[in-house]
Amino acid sequence: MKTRPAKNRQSIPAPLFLGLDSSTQGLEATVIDAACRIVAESAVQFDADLPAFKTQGGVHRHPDGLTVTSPPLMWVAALDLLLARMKKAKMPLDRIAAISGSGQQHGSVYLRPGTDRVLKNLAPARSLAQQLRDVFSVNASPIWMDSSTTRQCQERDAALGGPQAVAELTGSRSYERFTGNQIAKIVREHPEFYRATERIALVSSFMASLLIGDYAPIEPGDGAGMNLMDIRSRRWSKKALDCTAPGLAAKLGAIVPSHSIIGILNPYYVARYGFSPQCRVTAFSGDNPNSLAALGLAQSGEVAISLGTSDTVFGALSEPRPSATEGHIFGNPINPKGYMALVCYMNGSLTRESVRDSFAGRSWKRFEDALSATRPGNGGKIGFFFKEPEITPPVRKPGIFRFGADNRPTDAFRPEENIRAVVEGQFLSMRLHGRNIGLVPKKILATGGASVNRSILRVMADVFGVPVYIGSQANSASLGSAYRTLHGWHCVQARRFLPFTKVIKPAECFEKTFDPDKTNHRLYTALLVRYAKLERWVTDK
Ligand code: XUL
Repeated sequence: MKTRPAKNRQSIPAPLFLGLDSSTQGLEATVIDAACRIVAESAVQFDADLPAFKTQGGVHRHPDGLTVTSPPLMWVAALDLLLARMKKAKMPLDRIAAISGSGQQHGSVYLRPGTDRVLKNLAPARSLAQQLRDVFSVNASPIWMDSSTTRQCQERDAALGGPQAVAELTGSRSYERFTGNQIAKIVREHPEFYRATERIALVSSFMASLLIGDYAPIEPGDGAGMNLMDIRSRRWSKKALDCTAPGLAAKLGAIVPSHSIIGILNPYYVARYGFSPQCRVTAFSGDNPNSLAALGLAQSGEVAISLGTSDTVFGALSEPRPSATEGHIFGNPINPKGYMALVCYMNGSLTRESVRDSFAGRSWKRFEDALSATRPGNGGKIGFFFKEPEITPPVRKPGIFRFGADNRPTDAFRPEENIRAVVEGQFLSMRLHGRNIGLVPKKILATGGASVNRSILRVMADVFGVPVYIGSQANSASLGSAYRTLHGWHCVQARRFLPFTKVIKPAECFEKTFDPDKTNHRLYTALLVRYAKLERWVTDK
């Protein structure tokens, strides 16, 4: 950690800004200065650093194979551990002017009556975990990996007029992991737990509550991941609440704009870790909205493609175009009137890797050579590679489907044609399904592990017909939170809302890597029509 020496006694030390990310596997911190430079990072891994909670990958998988939960007390213990590490590393916590954060989306925390009083009266001599161990009315918090609420999804869909109606209202059709369906399950299976709950928080708003020493509000980026918020008015939808649980509005609290200052840091952290008593807290959001903030995607046409274990396509939208068949619309955390869309794929890097292993001798070099040795459009050959069950489009049974230029199923692809087919197929799918919810890029920022494979990015540029930029963004959700709290701080100084991109100038820039080839793009546009038809055939099977 670099600290700048004071020029003279009167000089005020430059303020710093802290972004936290309570993810599935750990809690991370990124500290930036007012010029958006990263000055410090720190992390806690749940499995390794808090073994008493006995998690694997931060979660408990239940024997039914569908239920996945995490102990909320572990998230509490992680906060003390992380801050203790930062203090020990002599990070100047007293210079942190504002904090925001991120939480894995959809996970929920159930708090007993009076938890707000416990939070207000935290004693600095005792740990958070010691003081909060009895506040949970549900000790196992459902998280985003849970898929045990199919029944509740069907019931709520029926009550609200079907999947497209739910998507129009809340931004997504009913998904098992979305919080409203999880709450409905608790009400059905454990009504006594629900009755013993005064406040239901998301992981993000729960972590914010720990900091402000009170119940924290939810904001529209993460609130949209609940199937409970009206995506256009950014308020709780009475209809959606009524078909979920009795008296739910009172347990959810308010929804506030993402840049809102929601409180001053609780004195616990001032006494225990040396934070400034003036340190402010900005509303926390979900990990995907914060990753969008890290890339500064505020306007329609600004799209990022993250090529990771699972691939995601996300970007800013000025008008929501919710779809029952693909993707999600969330509030845009850096544009209070805007939206963001997100399309998630299960078959990302692991699927590309399995094709590489089968047809390129486990070598990325040979994989790239094979792409260069084949022509764009693959001579009309199209492939669908579902190594895992897919969410976009929904495909329950894994499998590989290959088609010749005559649209007939075939197995006769040469090794290099399989390689071109998996890459072209994935980007054609992203173009198709992204467009269905309004994601039409003007430029693409490519992130994630596979973005280092240049020839994959060339195909991306040609399929979408737009330039592709690359940059590496480690810890993007905590960095996005740090940017958001710096933005909130600027708005407070100016006493009005300032556009995010006017005040946040990321220190690390993306580099333009490829311009599209117009001829190839025309070819892919024609291929997309056939791809969409064949995809319908594959998914109807
Ligand atoms: C998004 C989703 C995941 C989690 C991961 O809808 O379920 O990306 O947010 O933390």
